Amino acid sequence: MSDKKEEFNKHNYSADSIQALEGMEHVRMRPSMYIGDVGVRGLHHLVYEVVDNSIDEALAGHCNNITVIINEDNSITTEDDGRGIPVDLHKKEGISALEVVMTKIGAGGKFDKDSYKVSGGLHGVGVSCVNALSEHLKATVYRDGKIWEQEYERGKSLYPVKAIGDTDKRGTIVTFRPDTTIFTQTIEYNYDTLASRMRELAYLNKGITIHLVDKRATKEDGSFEGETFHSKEGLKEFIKFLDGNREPLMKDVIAFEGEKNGVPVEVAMIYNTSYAENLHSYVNNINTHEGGTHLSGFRRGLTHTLKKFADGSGMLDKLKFDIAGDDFREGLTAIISVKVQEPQFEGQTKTKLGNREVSASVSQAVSEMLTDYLEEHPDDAKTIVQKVILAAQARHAAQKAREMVQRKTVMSIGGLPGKLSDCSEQDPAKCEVYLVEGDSAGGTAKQGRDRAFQAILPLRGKILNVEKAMTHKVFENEEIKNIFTALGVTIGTEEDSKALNLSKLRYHKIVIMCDADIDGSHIETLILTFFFRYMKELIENGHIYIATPPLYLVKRGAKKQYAWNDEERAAIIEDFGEGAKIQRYKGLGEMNAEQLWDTTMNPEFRTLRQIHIDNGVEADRVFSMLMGDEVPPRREFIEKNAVYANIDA
Ligand code: 0RA
Repeated sequence: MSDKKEEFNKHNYSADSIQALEGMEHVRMRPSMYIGDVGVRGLHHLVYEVVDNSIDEALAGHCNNITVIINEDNSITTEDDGRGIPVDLHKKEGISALEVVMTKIGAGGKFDKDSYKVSGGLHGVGVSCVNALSEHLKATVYRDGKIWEQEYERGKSLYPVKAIGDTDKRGTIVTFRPDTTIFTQTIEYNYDTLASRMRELAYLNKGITIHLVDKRATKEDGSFEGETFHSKEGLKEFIKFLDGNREPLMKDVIAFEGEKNGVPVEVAMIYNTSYAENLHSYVNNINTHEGGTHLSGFRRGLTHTLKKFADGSGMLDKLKFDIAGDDFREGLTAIISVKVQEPQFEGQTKTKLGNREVSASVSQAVSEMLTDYLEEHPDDAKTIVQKVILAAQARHAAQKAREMVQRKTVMSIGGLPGKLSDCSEQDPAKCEVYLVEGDSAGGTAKQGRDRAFQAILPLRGKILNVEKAMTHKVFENEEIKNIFTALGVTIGTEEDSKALNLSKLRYHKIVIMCDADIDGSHIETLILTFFFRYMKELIENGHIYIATPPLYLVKRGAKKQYAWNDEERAAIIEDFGEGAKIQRYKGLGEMNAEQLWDTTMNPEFRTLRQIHIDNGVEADRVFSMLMGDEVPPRREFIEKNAVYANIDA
C-alpha cells in the first residue's frame, strides 16, 4: 500500500485525478498493482485469473470441465461448461451484463450473491483486469439457447454483445492475447508452470476435470501435447503425489474434512522417514506461503491431539526429556486447505492469512476430526507417537550442535570461517558472496573478483544431502557450518526453535558458482536443497542466485568471443568465418582469473539467474525426488530439465 502512495506522489497525481481515471485505464497504467508484476509471473497470473472464475462456477456446482489451451501465438483459450456469464441487460449500466463483467473493474461477482464464491485469484481482480491487459480478447457465451459474442481491444469493446447462432449447450469461452506493450519482457507461456497450477487446482477441488492443451507442440501421432487433471480423492491424492518420493511410515494418508463456524477445513497428512516438516496451506485455492491463522490453528490442533494420545498411551512414562511442539511435526507432510468468505491477506507477499477467528475454527476442527481418526486407526497413532519420541531425542542432539553454530556466529570477525575470503565493503546490501565448487576454482575466483564487494567461500566437493540427513547431522557438517557463519545467519529464537534470524545477514547477493557439467549441476542442486530446506526465506527474499559460466570460447586471430550455448557458438563461428578455433570449458578450473571475471563475475557482463519458488508444493516434490533414494524419476527429470545433461551426448 505504501508503494502505491509513493508511486502516485512521484507522478504528482492528485486524489481527484485518481478517481477520474477509468478503472480499466488505471489497470493498464499500474498493472503491477493488480497482477503483482508484468514479468513471467504476471503473465501466467492472467490465466489463473480467468480459470478461477470457472473454478468458482464449479464450486457453485454448475461446472465439471475446464479446458485451457495455449494457442500457437501464445494467446490463451479457456473454456468451461458452467452456466455461462449472463448476457441480459444490466439495469444500472445500461449494457449487457457480459460487457459489465468484462469492462468494469471489480464487477466480477456482484450478480451472484447466492453462489459460494471464495476463489478469485491471488489479487482477486477479476477477468476485466485480464481484458485490460490483453491486446485482444474474445468472450463467447453459450446460454439461453444462443451463442453470444463480444470482442475487445486493450479492454475496450469493439461492438455490443451479439447473438451469432443457436445452441443447446451452456458455458463460457474466453480467448485473450496478452498485450506486448505491457508484457514487454515476454508473452511466451511456460507449459510446466501452467501444468503445475492446473494439477494443483484439480487436487484442491476434487471432481473437477481440467484439460491443458499446448497447441505449440505436436506429438508424433499429430495430436497436441497436453494433460488432463482430475482427482477423485482430492488432498489425499495430492499428498501421494507430493510425498511419493519419501518413504511412508503408514499404509494410507490420513485425511479428513469438515466445517467449523462456517469455515470449511480439509486436511491430508502422512508421516515419512525423513526429518523434514513439510506443511503446505491454502486459503481459497491460494497457496499461503507465509502461513497465517489457519496454519497456526492446524499446528495447535495437531499438537493438542497428539499430546493427549501420547500421554494416554503410557509410552512417554519413562522419557527423560520433554516433548516440544516441533517434535510432533518431524517427518510430517501435510496439506491444509480452508475456504474463508472474506480473507485478509497480510505479509510481504500478501500470502499470510490474517483473519483471527479462523485459528480457533481450524484448531477445533482438526482436534475433533484427528481424534476420531486416531481412535479408528490405533496403529497409526502408535507409529506417530514412536516417531515423536525419536524426534525429541534427535532434537536434544541437534540443539547442542546448533548452539555451537550460534556461538561461533556471535563472535563476529574472529568467528568467520578460515576459508572465507571476505570483501572490504561493510554494507550488506552492496556485498556479494560466491559459493564456489572446489578449492581450485575458489582460488581463481579469489584472484578474479573485485575484493571491494565480492567475497569467496570455496566449498569442498559434494556438500551434504540435507534431504536425507538428520537435523543434527546437518548442523554438525563443516561446510554447512561455514555457510551459516559466513552469511551471518542464525537459527532459533525464544518462541520458535526453527526460526531464521536474518537480521545480521552479511551479503544480499549469494551466488552459487559451479562447473557447467553434470557434477556441477548436481552440486548446485545440493546447495539449493540446503537453502530450500534450511534458509527458505533467503530464496523468498530474492537473495539466492546462480552464476552462469560460459561453455565455449571461440577465437580467430585476435578476435575472441564467449558462447553460453550451442546456438551462440554456431552464430559466432559463422561470424568469424573460416579458421575459428573453439575451446570448450569443461569446468571453472579451465578459466583463468581474468576470463572468470569477464564472463561470470563482472556485474556489467555476467548473467545471474535469480532463484524463485514458483510453486512451493512442486518445489518440495522436486527436491524430495532429486535428492531422494529413487534413481529412475531423478534420471528422467534431469534428462528432461538439465541444460547440461546433453552436452556430452
Ligand atoms: C455471474 C453469474 C453467473 C455466472 C457467472 C458470473 C460466470 C462467470 C464466468 C467466468 C468464466 N466462466 C464463468 N461462468 C459463469 C450465473 C448467473 C445465473 O445463471 O444465475
